[in-house]
Amino acid sequence: MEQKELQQIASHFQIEGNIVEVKPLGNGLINTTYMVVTEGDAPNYVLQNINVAIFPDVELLMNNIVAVTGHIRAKLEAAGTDDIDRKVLKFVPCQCGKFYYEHDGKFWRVMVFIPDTVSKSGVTPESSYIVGETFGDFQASLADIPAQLGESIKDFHNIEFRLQQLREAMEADKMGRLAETKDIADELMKRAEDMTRSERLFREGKLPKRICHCDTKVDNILFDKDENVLCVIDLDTVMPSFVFSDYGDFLRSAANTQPEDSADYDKIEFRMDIFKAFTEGYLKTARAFLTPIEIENLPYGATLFPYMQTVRFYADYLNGDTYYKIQYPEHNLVRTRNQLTLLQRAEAHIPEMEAFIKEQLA
Ligand code: GN1
Ligand code: MG
Repeated sequence: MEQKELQQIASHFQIEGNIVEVKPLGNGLINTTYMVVTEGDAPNYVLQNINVAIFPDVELLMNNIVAVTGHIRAKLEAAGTDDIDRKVLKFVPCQCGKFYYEHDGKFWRVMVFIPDTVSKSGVTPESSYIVGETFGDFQASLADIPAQLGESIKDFHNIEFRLQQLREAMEADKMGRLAETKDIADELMKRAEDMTRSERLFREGKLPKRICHCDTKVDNILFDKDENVLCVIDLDTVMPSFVFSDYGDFLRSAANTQPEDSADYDKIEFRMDIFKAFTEGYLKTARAFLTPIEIENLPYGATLFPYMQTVRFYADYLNGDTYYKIQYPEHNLVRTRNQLTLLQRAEAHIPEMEAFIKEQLA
């Protein structure tokens, strides 16, 4: 986009200082992000074009994010924390008062840029402990949020809904891919009853939904130069869900010894060193608010996400690869078999997971 147009969009927000330039920032896969550089002492800003193909309800999305950041900020203020503007994101309203601005069918938002930060990537037991501790703390600070949040992606982590999508894909069998992959369908269907237990417990009033991040990974934490945690970022998927959304989805990606699209199924293991480090960090900050049913089902959560991802990849494979981008025709089938293997490896560790959690709480 043209510099002039970007600057015009940025100037519709209530920012301090004169804009010097707007330049590309980071390499996010979903939204397009820019840095708004201002003159002199005024802060710089982050300008983002929101991907409405994935987040169609911008009003709901921004209501969620503003409620969450506002709640965390109020808590930090009440606790007399210093340097609050580095410890929670600050969104800036546009001149019209809303926290987004629509221009030519595109939706934009602005937040204050936090300088001198670093991000980490890569999985180690040390970083997994920090992720557990940080996201447990994130859930804990939102456990008493009074605002009603909506689902920025409807039924995102609803396993009954994901299974329904799979059943429809199997019924249609559009590409004729079901017969030769029937073993996968069987493995998934025989677990369906057990794997949907979270939704049943919820309907029975036994399992709460809480505000979860739903994209739990170390890349979504900002650190200062000394590697202290500053804040959680990338709040688009923050929504009501089961705590397993943060707990299980982190383990799904971090505890796999192979990338999620590796066809070296024999090399797939579920890393218990990562499980233990992450769980220890998570329980440190989350145990105070977790209910006994949530705790008891954490190992279930660790298997639910490989299961759900298998269901999603397989449904997409049967549908002819319309959701996940593929690099070769069998890509989604490979991802499916990878996640199914991870599920089986994780299942084999359930007794050890249970014993570890018990030990932690003793
Ligand atoms: C998608 O685009 P990415 O990699 O952040 C998906 C996640 C899946 C993940 C599997 C909005 O996330 O739910 O777990 O792929 N996000 C959406 O790789 O569907
Ligand atoms: Mg991702």
